[in-house]
Amino acid sequence: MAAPEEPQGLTPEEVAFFNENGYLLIPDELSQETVKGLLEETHKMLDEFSLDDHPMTKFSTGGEDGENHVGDKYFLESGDKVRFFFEEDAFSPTGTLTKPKQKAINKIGHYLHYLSPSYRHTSLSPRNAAIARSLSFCDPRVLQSMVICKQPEIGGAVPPHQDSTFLYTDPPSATGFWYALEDATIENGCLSFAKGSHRREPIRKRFVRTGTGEGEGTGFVDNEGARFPASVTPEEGVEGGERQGEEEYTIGEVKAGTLVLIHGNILHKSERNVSGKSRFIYTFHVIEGEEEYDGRNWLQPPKEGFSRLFGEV
Ligand SMILES: O=C(O)CCC(=O)C(=O)O
Repeated sequence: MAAPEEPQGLTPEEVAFFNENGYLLIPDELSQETVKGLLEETHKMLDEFSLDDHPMTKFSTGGEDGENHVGDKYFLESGDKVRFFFEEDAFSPTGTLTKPKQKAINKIGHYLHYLSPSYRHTSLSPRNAAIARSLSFCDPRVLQSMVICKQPEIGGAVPPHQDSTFLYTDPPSATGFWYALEDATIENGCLSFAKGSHRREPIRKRFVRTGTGEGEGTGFVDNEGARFPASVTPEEGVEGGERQGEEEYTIGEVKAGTLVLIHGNILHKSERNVSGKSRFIYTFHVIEGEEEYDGRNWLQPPKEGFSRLFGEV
């Protein structure tokens, strides 16, 4: 019997688009059957998780300045678990849930790519290894994964950010793999991108653990390490400079099954979902295992180490 064909990575045109713009849309990356299976698995998790001993942690990005970003123990210890974070607007002023739990969760994270067989199969795949190879990774490691539900009516906005702020290596190397499990539109809060900002926007801040023991939390500190990946030549004059004016954002409406690759330095965001339709997506992030990952990062490796994309698949 002939050996199974090795999956292809990105085409040279796709790599060129990603390098120029900082993101890439790949329609029909997942079959509709795979999407259906992942959605079924997600709804099962939402049905089965218990509220009994749940600390009711909300996923808060802390708004534009990031102050009051989620950072409790439940969040900090989620790197090797499957945990459930609520939408901020799922509660009444007195703190009671105003929605059934299945319609109140903002995000499920952060170890689906290891603990859930179907998400693991989707993440640690030969195709994704080939994509990482096209993007010149030497030892790509999947370090976190999540389902973002963007629930109908109360789906929280994600303000403009760069993923390497949250998943910092020195030099920066984070890349997001983001899969639409439902159609993502302007109405239900699709992504948008500041095209090319990965070449003009340094990683100025890092999201780190603060305090110890009971006082442990999260916060932002100035980044004293490298601010661009070695592969990026920053636009002239931007290395240490102030942000130049407002960015323009390009809307990224996509159909279920589309894969979006997101450069760790690109500014991107998504708006609130006040429509009647949810916007379920699955995303995981990869870093270069050969770069330095330090103990201050909010997310610390599980006992197995971050999951290899090469060698394991
Ligand atoms: O899906 C979203 O709305 C935001 C996701 C995002 O910004 C990310 O994964 O970096």
